[in-house]
Amino acid sequence: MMNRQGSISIGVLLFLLSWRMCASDDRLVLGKALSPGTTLVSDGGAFTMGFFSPSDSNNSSLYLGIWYSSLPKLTVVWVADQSSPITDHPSSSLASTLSLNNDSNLVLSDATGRVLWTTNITVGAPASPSSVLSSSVAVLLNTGNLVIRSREGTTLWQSFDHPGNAFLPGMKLGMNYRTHSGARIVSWKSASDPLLGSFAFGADPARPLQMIIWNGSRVYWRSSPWTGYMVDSNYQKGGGESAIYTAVVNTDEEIYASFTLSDGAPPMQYLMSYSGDVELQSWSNDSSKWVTFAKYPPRECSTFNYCGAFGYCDSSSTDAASSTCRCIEGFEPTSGAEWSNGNFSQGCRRKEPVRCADGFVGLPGMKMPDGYTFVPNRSFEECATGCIRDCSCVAYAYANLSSSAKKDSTRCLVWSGELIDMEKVAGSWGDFGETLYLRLAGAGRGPKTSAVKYALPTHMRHSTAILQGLFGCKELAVKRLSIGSKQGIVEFRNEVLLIAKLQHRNLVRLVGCCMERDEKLLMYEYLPNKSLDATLFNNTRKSVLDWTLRFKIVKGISRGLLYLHQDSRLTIIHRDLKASNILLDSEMNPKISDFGMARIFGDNQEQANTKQVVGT
Ligand SMILES: *[C@@H]1O[C@H](CO)[C@@H](O)[C@H](O)[C@H]1NC(C)=O
Ligand SMILES: *[C@@H]1O[C@H](CO)[C@@H](O)[C@H](O)[C@H]1NC(C)=O
Ligand SMILES: *[C@@H]1O[C@H](CO)[C@@H](O)[C@H](O)[C@H]1NC(C)=O
Ligand SMILES: *[C@@H]1O[C@H](CO)[C@@H](O)[C@H](O)[C@H]1NC(C)=O
Ligand SMILES: *[C@@H]1O[C@H](CO)[C@@H](O)[C@H](O)[C@H]1NC(C)=O
Ligand SMILES: *[C@@H]1O[C@H](CO)[C@@H](O)[C@H](O)[C@H]1NC(C)=O
Ligand SMILES: *[C@@H]1O[C@H](CO)[C@@H](O)[C@H](O)[C@H]1NC(C)=O
Ligand SMILES: *[C@@H]1O[C@H](CO)[C@@H](O)[C@H](O)[C@H]1NC(C)=O
Ligand SMILES: *[C@@H]1O[C@H](CO)[C@@H](O)[C@H](O)[C@H]1NC(C)=O
Ligand SMILES: *[C@@H]1O[C@H](CO)[C@@H](O)[C@H](O)[C@H]1NC(C)=O
Ligand SMILES: CC(=O)N[C@H]1CO[C@H](CO)[C@@H](O)[C@@H]1O
Repeated sequence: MMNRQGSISIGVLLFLLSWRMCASDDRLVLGKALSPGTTLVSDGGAFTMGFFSPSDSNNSSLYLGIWYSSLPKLTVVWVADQSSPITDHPSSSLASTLSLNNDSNLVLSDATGRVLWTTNITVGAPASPSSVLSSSVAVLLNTGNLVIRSREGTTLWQSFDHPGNAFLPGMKLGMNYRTHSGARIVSWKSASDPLLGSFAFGADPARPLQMIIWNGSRVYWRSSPWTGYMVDSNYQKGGGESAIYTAVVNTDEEIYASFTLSDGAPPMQYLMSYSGDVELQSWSNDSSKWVTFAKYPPRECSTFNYCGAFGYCDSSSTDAASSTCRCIEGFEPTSGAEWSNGNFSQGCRRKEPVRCADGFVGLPGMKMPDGYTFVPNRSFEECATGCIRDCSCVAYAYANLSSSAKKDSTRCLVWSGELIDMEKVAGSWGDFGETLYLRLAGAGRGPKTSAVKYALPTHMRHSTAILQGLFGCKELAVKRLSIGSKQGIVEFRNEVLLIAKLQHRNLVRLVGCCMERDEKLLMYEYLPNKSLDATLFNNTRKSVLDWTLRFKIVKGISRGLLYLHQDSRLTIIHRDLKASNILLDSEMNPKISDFGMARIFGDNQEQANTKQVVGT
């Protein structure tokens, strides 16, 4: 009895102690300072904040930064004093400190009291020592975000608005349409020198639909303007399957990109490297280092304006090494000799002069050139007509920003003058080639091909659609969920993201979804032979189901179930398996549908209780 009580009270004591440490260790309050040797650790343990010296330097500079707690290689994602590092003498008895002032600012000062960095926010002078402002708190969140909160919980400042060289899950990279400001990630000077480098990555203030890597004030690489997809996924194979989902959110207020990782994924980040590449990296447990699995610019001729005016980087071939500059249709190198020597700076010129009466050709699969004018509120026809009638208009392109939450979700782009920084892309993940309509001598009037890449039904405009790289017109089956469903948008979207990750030939493929106010729609691949019940329970049709076919269907359903129960990473029980939920493709292969609304189990969970009787 004594023993038992003794061990219980020790257990409680340990619990209280560790709870107290957690509760205080992730935050700074007025009167508590952080100095070299002490750290803040986020509640959850993912990130640590403290002072560090870059690894391979014999320099005594100290920096205040935030890094991944668990990685064996120190990986710093944010640095406070990037323009003026601490140079305390190591043997000095005084030390530099980070403290939260009574005006709610974080202040980093060195041993002599010199201020090296401050959050520099103005929230008004505190009226009295006991005022509201004096109880602000600076918390290191488990996402790596350092946040200053007022007592009411208002965010006064956060490091995610002032990023370092890493773009992390939960961060927003983009631009506010009103203020024309937005966060950028900025490179270090070298791998071990956290001082500000010359490269930065963020939304283009002049054309916020595109992202730019700057080298100083010069453009080094430019993305194609956003085409309206909401979520793009990137799969990292090897070491388990992990996925990164990059979303673009476009409202009347702002446009930004952000990303999330699949459950159980290792740390992943976009890094603005000191050499100028934006690298999508994933931590590899096996090799204990960061592995880069995508980078921008992807190839040499993708760098900004590499191929000159009217030239494009042809990377449509699968062999990356063979990508090179070419002239667009109807153009030839301005200087044939320089061009064949690999100097593309003079670009291309028209073979034949163009007249206003000439028509347009469609160039498919192109990264759109820079320097466009965005014409708001135009239909495709109005966009084309506007360009055709304006003799100075050289080209146009059109897209529906179908997942945009703006009132006007059209995207009419027109060009006059030279067309620069184009690329012809292969239809792989993350490359969003579009059709560019170019005014050309001898071309017929009016567009020959339609710009429709993926037409959503009219009522789905302004809606959020997940189009996982599926281009070309397709027949879809659309399922409408009951309006009364209590499931919130966030839960619905999470669920859809999970389901989208399941792939098996005996499961119906989810290709998209739509969320608009109370309306929730799911888009599945279209299966021509309908559901099993339409054949099985129809006296005139059931004769087509001979024994061989029935056996094939039963086997297929079983394989699909085995995948859901055991082989998929999600471990799902269907809870409503019936003939009407089995769909049949053109070869009568069965595909289980509706598994998304089923219950998802934990990895090691083998039993679960349910209070409700559901399904069949
Ligand atoms: C670091 O110190 C060593 C020996 O003191 C010296 O040889 C080396 O050049 C130094 N490296 C740098 C980057 O200053
Ligand atoms: C240490 O590095 C900083 C920043 O690179 C530089 O300004 C300073 O001169 C260096 N000090 C020494 C002793 O090398
Ligand atoms: C603080 O912000 C003000 C304006 O908001 C600016 O003038 C000042 O230079 C900033 N100070 C520092 C140290 O960044
Ligand atoms: C805030 O801090 C400053 C400097 O440390 C001090 O002079 C001032 O009295 C403080 N104000 C209040 C209201 O505590
Ligand atoms: C960045 O700009 C500097 C100075 O203009 C130049 O020397 C360097 O080569 C550029 N870097 C890249 C990767 O283009
Ligand atoms: C990687 O290793 C760490 C520490 O050994 C472990 O906690 C983590 O679960 C591993 N992650 C993956 C994805 O294997
Ligand atoms: C390429 O051609 C341009 C213009 O003819 C010239 O100024 C430039 O020096 C050339 N570049 C190289 C690397 O030869
Ligand atoms: C878009 O144009 C239509 C007419 O074509 C007009 O009725 C509508 O008000 C315009 N919308 C906006 C947001 O400008
Ligand atoms: C844009 O959406 C409209 C209907 O909202 C549709 O008629 C048109 O074909 C779409 N255009 C493109 C280029 O997708
Ligand atoms: C049974 O199938 C036939 C032929 O496909 C169809 O015309 C009929 O409407 C079906 N009957 C029922 C009750 O669905
Ligand atoms: C048994 C049956 O109805 N099979 C049909 C499945 O769909 C294909 C393509 O639509 C038809 O050709 C088959 O007759």
